[in-house]
Amino acid sequence: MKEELVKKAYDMAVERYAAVGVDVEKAMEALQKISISLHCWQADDVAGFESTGSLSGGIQATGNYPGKARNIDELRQDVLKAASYIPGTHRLNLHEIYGDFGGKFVDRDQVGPEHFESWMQWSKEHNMKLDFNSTSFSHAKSGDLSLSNPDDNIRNFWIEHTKRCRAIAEEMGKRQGDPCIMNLWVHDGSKDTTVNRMKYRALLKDSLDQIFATEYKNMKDCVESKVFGIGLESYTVGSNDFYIGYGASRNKIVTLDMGHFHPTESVADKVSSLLLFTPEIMLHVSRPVRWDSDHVTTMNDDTLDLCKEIVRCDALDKVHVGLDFFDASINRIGAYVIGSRATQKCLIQALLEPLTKLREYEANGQYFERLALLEESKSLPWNAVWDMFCLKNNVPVGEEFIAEIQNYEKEVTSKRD
Ligand code: RNT
Ligand code: ZN
Repeated sequence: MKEELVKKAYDMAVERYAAVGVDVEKAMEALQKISISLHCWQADDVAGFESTGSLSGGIQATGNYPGKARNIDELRQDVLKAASYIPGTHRLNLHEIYGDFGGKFVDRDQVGPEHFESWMQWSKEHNMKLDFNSTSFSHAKSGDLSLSNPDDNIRNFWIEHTKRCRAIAEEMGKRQGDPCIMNLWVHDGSKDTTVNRMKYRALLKDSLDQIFATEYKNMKDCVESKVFGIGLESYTVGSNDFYIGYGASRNKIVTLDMGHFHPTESVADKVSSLLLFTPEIMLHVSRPVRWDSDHVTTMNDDTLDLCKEIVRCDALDKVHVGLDFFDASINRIGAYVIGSRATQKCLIQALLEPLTKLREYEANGQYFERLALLEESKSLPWNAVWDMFCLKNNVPVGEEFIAEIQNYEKEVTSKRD
């Protein structure tokens, strides 16, 4: 019955969209090709498997919902469970602290591809390609400054760590026959007024140049800025200006995290500017609430605008869509599913936009018509297309996944503590 309903609504949607010149089939094909990079750190509140120390580095996961993944097997199980409710083929984004360290303490300047061997095998087995991140936070040497630290011992430690992470990403990319996207975010900053803004930035620039001296073929580098971190409110070494300059001059990908800009700044508006000067874009799709709070992504205007802008720039093949949120106050598997599906709902709406007609109006100076169609297209039956996409991909349609996640909680995650 449900299937019939979905099909009926879909057929009607095809007609409505055809009337405004949109090919629904084509939009679904395009969505099918977009892999979302699921961030491993939603499963355990950014804890990782290196040590039992607490989260540091200006970021914070709030909440204590029971049942988080306590080890590598539970994390893998949870990620696969979440992925089973997300239509399409997706990737997994690992942080270095999620290595398979076999119960031993492996310091960050000692890490190598061997610590990710089991991940690479798992990835192949489950057809989930890997992306990667170096980890500057939650370590005895994290302090306020890592790659920009004037103490050479500390700075070199983090340079070595990041070089090793690039080698790991290269190995992952080689093994999966598809570039591994490696993101570099360091928390470096200052709680109070610093009189050395230039000094730390010059050190960061030099560290990055050393780190990127080796050219690789199977991995791509991204650099991620932010405005401020908790306890590091007055100064961020890796600011937006810093990384745009770095990315543009060194041909590196800049990561846009939706929580890393001033609250009324439009992340969507950055796509076209960046792509004229940097090769690609990495996204951290997130939802800041009053600050970089990393709430679960929802289908809000910010995410919709961002997805529309990517499609309008014809940049789907230049944008890597990754998620970055960590809500510890709700079911964590549910968080993945909500955030991923919300991102896909935004993408399908973007792909269904009657762009040819809209651009025709704009070219003719018909601005009433442009605004009218923009408004009307918001209520075109995109949801019927989304339901069909879920049906075709054999994942629950609509809210059906709620009961399934409740069941997994009852059978599995609630028994963990
Ligand atoms: C922090 C950055 C960064 C982290 C992850 C865990 O503000 O957004 O991307 O969230 O690396
Ligand atoms: Zn981020």
